[in-house]
Amino acid sequence: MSDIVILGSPRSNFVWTARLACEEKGVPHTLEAVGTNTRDDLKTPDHLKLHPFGRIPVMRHGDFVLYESSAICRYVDEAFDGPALQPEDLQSRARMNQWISATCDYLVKDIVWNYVVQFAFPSGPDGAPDMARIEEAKPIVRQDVEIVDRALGDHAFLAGEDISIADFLLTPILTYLGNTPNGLVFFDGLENLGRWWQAVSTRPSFAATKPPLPGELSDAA
Ligand SMILES: N[C@@H](CCC(=O)N[C@@H](CS)C(=O)NCC(=O)O)C(=O)O
Repeated sequence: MSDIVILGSPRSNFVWTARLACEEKGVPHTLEAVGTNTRDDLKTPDHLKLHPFGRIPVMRHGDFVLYESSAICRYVDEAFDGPALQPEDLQSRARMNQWISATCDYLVKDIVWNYVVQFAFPSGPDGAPDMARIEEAKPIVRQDVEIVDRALGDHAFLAGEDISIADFLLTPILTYLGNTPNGLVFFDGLENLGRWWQAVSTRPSFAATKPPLPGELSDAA
């Protein structure tokens, strides 16, 4: 069968997640740029045929088309030989699923939409970031990263000692957070998260998929 194709903008956190899964699995894949300029590109009849909700990423594998980053990651894991991206053990797998859900439902909203995007798409006066919204979001962002730090505890990764799909969802989000102005301050004193960050950001998959960062956050979400 043909190689995996991931459609989307390389700067989208969810597209980055899908690409991390392909890299970690060792699966040949290509990125087809969609939605790199404007969200309107995701609402065209052609794109809506692939993703009726008008989002990215979309995965194509031969004739098979799939959307939703976590479903794509699971498909990539289960369709190919290579290192497992999901734990075998029941409770570790449940923990991974918990973090996939918590990341998509809570962290993306609190960290990406309410904080990172406020810098990427400034909505304040004269095109400046809306500092009131940013200040309001800060304590929640810190609270979220503290929750992740506590959850990691002594474990290497979110679902235990092996990297999993949950880590692929978190990596782009925390990378973008760290790249906001003075963003590293959110991680002060969080040693578990620091260890996790060191582990994920030095893997070859990170270097192979990382989009350009500073000052180029405008397509982060
Ligand atoms: N639950 C989806 C979320 C996808 C999503 O929201 N992608 C963003 C880019 S990071 C998007 O397409 N935004 C375009 C829009 O909201 O119009 C997934 O996991 O794939």
